[in-house]
Amino acid sequence: MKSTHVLYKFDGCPFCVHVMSYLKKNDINITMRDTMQDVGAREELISIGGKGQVPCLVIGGKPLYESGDIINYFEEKFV
Ligand SMILES: N[C@@H](CCC(=O)N[C@@H](CS)C(=O)NCC(=O)O)C(=O)O
Repeated sequence: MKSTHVLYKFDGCPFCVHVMSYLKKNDINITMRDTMQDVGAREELISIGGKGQVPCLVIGGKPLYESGDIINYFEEKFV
């Protein structure tokens, strides 16, 4: 799962914290990139999805914004 899923986030974002807590609770381990600590990560997210809004889950190169939609995706696929 690690190579195809990347979560763009930053730790002060409550929506990101909500998604990260969900992932931890369900032992889902994916690559994360912090858009606040890493300017390159934010630029990368904008180039993929057209905006820097977090959280955003990139699945095989396709962006999925919205914390609720990200959690629903994992509920359907992995939990
Ligand atoms: N409805 C969105 C809200 C996400 C949101 O507002 N994220 C803020 C950070 S807490 C953000 O990325 N704002 C726009 C920006 O920083 O470019 C969700 O549930 O994911």
